[in-house]
Amino acid sequence: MKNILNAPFLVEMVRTATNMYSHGWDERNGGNISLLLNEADVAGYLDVNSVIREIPTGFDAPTLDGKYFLVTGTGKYFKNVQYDPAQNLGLIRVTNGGKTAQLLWGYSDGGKFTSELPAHLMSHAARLAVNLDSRVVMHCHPANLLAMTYVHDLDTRAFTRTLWQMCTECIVVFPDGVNVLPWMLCGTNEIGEATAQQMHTARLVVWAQHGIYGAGKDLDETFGLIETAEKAAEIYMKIALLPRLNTITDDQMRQLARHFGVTPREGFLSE
Ligand code: 2HA
Ligand code: ZN
Repeated sequence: MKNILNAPFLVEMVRTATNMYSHGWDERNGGNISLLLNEADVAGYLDVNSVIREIPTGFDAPTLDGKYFLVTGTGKYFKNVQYDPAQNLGLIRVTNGGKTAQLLWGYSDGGKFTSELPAHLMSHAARLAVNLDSRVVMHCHPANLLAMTYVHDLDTRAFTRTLWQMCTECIVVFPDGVNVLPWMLCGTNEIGEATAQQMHTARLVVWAQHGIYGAGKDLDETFGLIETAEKAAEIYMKIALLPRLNTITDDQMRQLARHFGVTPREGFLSE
């Protein structure tokens, strides 16, 4: 058996959590990540028949039955992931229609997966229904996106259009836009279901006054999505109180979409 601490998926997860912490997106125990793995990725590092313990999830996710996920632990600090991956991360297999997580590695102090597992697994199911390459769900608390939810209209189209206008590349990076949920109680199945519902139409979902969810095919792409939206929100927070003399027009955004071969969300650019 190879050492799981050297597995590319684990190394990348540790680097990503560390990088997110360095960006200031994950204060204290804020944020969580889940990474979908193939059994073949895992098999060289673990005996997949050796279950350490079974943890109830409290919800159903039948389409994820038998799937493997590397997931950050509840109450754990992203700051510390690099120093003790086995305590701060866990590798689980979803069974029993989603109701049970079988722990195969990690949570070494008796811990368990993030309190946001419902939002993560339901979002994985939603994104996999749209794109079979989707493997990552990432949640964090970037300051400018959060700030923006206090001062900007929370309408999804209005919020997306503002972000698109803040940096030329935004419409290219997230042509599907950013869906916005109003404030809801976190850590519940309800916010999980609402987030997953929004994940059918966009890979970014803002939780007003809380943070953001991103989904993508790998850790880099998902990090980059959030990074781009956060950069746009930063520009917005710098200019929102100043008279706006210039902008990126809808016509310019159409040129960008044509040039880079992306399709902006239907109805989000004016005619
Ligand atoms: O504590 O970010 O939303 C982790 C969170 C909850
Ligand atoms: Zn959070």
